[in-house]
Amino acid sequence: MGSMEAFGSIIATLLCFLFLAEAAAVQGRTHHHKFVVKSSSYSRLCASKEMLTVNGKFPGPTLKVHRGDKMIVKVYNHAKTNITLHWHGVKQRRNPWSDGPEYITQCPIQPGKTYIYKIDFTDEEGTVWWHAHSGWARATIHGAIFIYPKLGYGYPFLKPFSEVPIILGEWWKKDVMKIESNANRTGGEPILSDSYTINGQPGYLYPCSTKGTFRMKVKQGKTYLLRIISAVMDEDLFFGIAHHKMTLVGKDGFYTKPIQTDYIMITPGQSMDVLLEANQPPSLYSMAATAYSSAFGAGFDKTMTTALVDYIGTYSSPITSPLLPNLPPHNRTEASTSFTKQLRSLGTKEHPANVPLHVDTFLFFTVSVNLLNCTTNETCTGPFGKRFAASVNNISFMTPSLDILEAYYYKIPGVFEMDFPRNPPMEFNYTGDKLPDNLLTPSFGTKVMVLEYNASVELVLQGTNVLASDNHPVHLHGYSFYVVGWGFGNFNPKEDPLRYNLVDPPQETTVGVPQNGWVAIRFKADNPGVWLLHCHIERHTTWGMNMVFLVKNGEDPDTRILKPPHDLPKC
Ligand SMILES: *[C@@H]1O[C@H](CO)[C@@H](O)[C@H](O)[C@H]1NC(C)=O
Ligand SMILES: *[C@@H]1O[C@H](CO)[C@@H](O)[C@H](O)[C@H]1NC(C)=O
Ligand SMILES: *[C@@H]1O[C@H](CO)[C@@H](O)[C@H](O)[C@H]1NC(C)=O
Ligand SMILES: *[C@@H]1O[C@H](CO)[C@@H](O)[C@H](O)[C@H]1NC(C)=O
Ligand SMILES: *[C@@H]1O[C@H](CO)[C@@H](O)[C@H](O)[C@H]1NC(C)=O
Ligand SMILES: *[C@@H]1O[C@H](CO)[C@@H](O)[C@H](O)[C@H]1NC(C)=O
Ligand SMILES: *[C@@H]1O[C@H](CO)[C@@H](O)[C@H](O)[C@H]1NC(C)=O
Ligand SMILES: *[C@@H]1O[C@H](CO)[C@@H](O)[C@H](O)[C@H]1NC(C)=O
Ligand SMILES: [Cu+2]
Repeated sequence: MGSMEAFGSIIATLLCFLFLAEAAAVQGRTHHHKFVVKSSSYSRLCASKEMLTVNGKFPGPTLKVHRGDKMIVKVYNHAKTNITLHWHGVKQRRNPWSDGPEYITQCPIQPGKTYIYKIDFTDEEGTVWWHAHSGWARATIHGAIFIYPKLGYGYPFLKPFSEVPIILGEWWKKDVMKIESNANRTGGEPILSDSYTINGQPGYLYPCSTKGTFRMKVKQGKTYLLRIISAVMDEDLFFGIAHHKMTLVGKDGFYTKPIQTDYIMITPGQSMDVLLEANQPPSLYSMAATAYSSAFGAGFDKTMTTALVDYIGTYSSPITSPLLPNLPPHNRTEASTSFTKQLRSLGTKEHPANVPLHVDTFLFFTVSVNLLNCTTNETCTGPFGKRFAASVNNISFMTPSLDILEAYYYKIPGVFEMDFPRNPPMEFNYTGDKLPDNLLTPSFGTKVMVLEYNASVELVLQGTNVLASDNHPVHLHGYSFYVVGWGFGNFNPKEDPLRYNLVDPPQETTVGVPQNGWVAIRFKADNPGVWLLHCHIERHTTWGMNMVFLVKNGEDPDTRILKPPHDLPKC
């Protein structure tokens, strides 16, 4: 018997070697997809409405690739509105033409037109996602991207029994495409959502929603990989599963050191890979998510979305109300930071943390919510009868009518300016309690920050208490970065850097700037192009909390941006 087993294992080892040798020779595959953007009818919360979808699905199709693969997505716009798509968390090395943000890297795909996006999966591994990047369309146009390890390579954890996308979303009974213009008309808060969703379903705590509630069947004793994405528009969420601990193993398309936790805090734009061990007595358990909202006085959707973890087998008694997880109260900032402060890069030989140790470009940006005086003719419904705005370094971003990338590439003047400031224009007690009113009003502009190719950048994002402080999930296109430090209050350039983690800081693409605090990130500017940085809370980006990096070409041909594609949409 023993020798038979030994023989079997030698065969297995040999097969494994053969497989690895073959896999090493295999180049990444190219996947082709057709995305039709159109209006479809959906019914939730006892009412139906028309909304934009991709291929009639909500959430949209899940795309599955291996690291090193390429994807070609031909988008047909059969809707009545302009649209663009963004591949969130994918670097798109040298190819900003396929990045997606409207009027930043492309003109929108107009009704009846098509555009082919080319997506190149290079460094990312884990879960990322895709979404519309024009107006508020991403509320209904989004989906998951699973990036498996390269062929022949495994996960840095035991292979899960099965993998499940968990897409957190937000639902409005009204037409989301009208929210932005309505809010802009009054200058006040955009209307609050009517529910959050898990995989497109509000869950059994909402009216008319019990039947559709997402149900994840599990086998006792098995481990599942939840690929969690927050496609939510306006709120951070706490998420947990009753009676189950979760193990976080990845974030934003990069592995982390495993973190065992009862709940996660996930901001709009983030994705997290979480292992769930089905190790409880067979029953029905709820997974649930509800808001973490730190901004004083800001309205938010206080409801809770649920889905079910349903053990296969017979339960001892019928279950009428499944157990809910214990989630922190909505305003518990400590609960948010006690989760996020644990994040670390995996930092192994296969998945190293290549943190830039030497910085040659230091940037300090404030992120603020602002107010403007109402013009004499209007009645504004923002605080003090004013109009909301938002800014980075006191500049509220004005979207141009031709994309910045084309203007740069073809040297078209008058579209943008190159003088985005390295520091805030005025020093003040950023996180002070009672700030003077003259700090409320921002200036306006379409300014880019020019970076030399290969610059080693440290960017400190400083939250401010202008109007009200909030946790701002800041997303950078074209890059991932290391989160080397964070804290509450004002960044102290003398003392805080001494406490940086330069060994295994988490590698991310969307980082929460803590409420009334700061975060320091580092990246190497080795991806030439035009890349947007913005808050992923939709109302903040609508109000102008955006800026743009223009990273120059390097010397070598393979350090320059690619030529524009022939089918690039026209403005
Ligand atoms: C919002 O309103 C202002 C005028 O109050 C206008 O200049 C701007 O174009 C509007 N923006 C959008 C997105 O409708
Ligand atoms: C959170 O809300 C509770 C109840 O509304 C309130 O008592 C508490 O002071 C708030 N905590 C913070 C940190 O704002
Ligand atoms: C806004 O309105 C107030 C009150 O009318 C006025 O004192 C202030 O100067 C105005 N601010 C700007 C930037 O126009
Ligand atoms: C305000 O209303 C007057 C009269 O209706 C109009 O002439 C003027 O253009 C309006 N101003 C603005 C800023 O909308
Ligand atoms: C900034 O404001 C905070 C909160 O009001 C206060 O504790 C701190 O002393 C202020 N710092 C300075 C330098 O004024
Ligand atoms: C922002 O710019 C406006 C307009 O120039 C100015 O009035 C305001 O004081 C500035 N605020 C800050 C915080 O720099
Ligand atoms: C970019 O910087 C890295 C070191 O961080 C260096 O190895 C590389 O040669 C540089 N590339 C160019 C094109 O300057
Ligand atoms: C759609 O895009 C075109 C080209 O940029 C623009 O002229 C048009 O105003 C846009 N339509 C809407 C409704 O925003
Ligand atoms: Cu924000």
